[in-house]
Amino acid sequence: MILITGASGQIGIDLADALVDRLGDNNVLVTDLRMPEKMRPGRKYDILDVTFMESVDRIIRTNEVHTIYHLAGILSATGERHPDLAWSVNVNGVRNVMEAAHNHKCRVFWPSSIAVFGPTTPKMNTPQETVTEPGTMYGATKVTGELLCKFHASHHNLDVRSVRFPGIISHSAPPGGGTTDWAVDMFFQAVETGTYECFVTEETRMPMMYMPDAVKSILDLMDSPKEDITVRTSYNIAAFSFSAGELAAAIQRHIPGFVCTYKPDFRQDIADSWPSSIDDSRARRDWNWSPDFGLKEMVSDMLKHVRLK
Ligand code: NAD
Ligand code: VAH
Repeated sequence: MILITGASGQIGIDLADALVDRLGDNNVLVTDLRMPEKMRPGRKYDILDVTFMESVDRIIRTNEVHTIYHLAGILSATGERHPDLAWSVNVNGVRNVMEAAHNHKCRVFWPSSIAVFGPTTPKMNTPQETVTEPGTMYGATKVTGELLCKFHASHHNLDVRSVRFPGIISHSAPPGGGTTDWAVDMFFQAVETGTYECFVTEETRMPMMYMPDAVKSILDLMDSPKEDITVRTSYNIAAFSFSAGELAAAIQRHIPGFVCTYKPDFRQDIADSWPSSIDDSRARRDWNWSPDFGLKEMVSDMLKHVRLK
């Protein structure tokens, strides 16, 4: 059985569909603290709080889980407001999942983030191995998680694999309280109201990725032969970077009357501390990572789906 934690969130909703498409409903157990808004008939759901080791261990044991996609987490903006919660879920949750995976000989996928980088990291074409001194609690938990991955891989031969996601753009489920949420919100507001007040400046440029590519990266990484995986912290991956103003202009090409205004809040400092672009050559070399969607294709596809909603 495959176990997904945090599966009612932005990535989990789409990853669960992709795994069920591949393996069928009977082979995927979808868990979270809360049930998703739309439950699919035939799918296996359960409640799991990853901060409780006994619960994590029991669900793996009783369902004969062999692979875990550990997505439960607290994102950057929520983590700045609730640092204790971010530490509890992001660090204790990862530790519990890795220890249980070690005990039950499971493989693990766990997403890190470009939030491991900070103001002292090179901002352009950020290398795979570089300074990781984040300024946020979220970033601190992700650095800790990466080191836990490396520890378990080297000391316990645990097959845990990870990518440092940039901001993910999608339409199936809303983003969960991050600094990159503007890149999703802008689409929905443009279609619904024709206006959007963006919480970062027009010039703020961030690495982003469309959800189909994010899901593809997870599946490709987990499909790769073990001997090809040379990074046991977390792989840099990238698709495209754009500024808030460039995204607004790309949307205006489809919705000419769309008006975007800018009113930066506390998330601006977080955005400014993260890279503008990422060097993902190691992922390209080791497991042939390559995104399918560029900015133009992503914008057309997002607007098509958001309009249908
Ligand atoms: P999300 O906030 O949309 O979903 C996270 C889910 O975790 C939520 O459904 C929430 O209910 C659940 N959760 C919270 N506490 C829990 C607990 N104690 N036990 C079990 N479940 C719990 O987040 P997401 O965007 O789907 O992100 C999933 C993972 O990917 C996170 O680790 C996040 O840091 C990482 N990531 C996401 C992005 C992005 O842009 N979406 C980028 C980089 C990394
Ligand atoms: C956040 N979307 O903003 C997440 C992600 C790279 C950004 O980690 O917190």
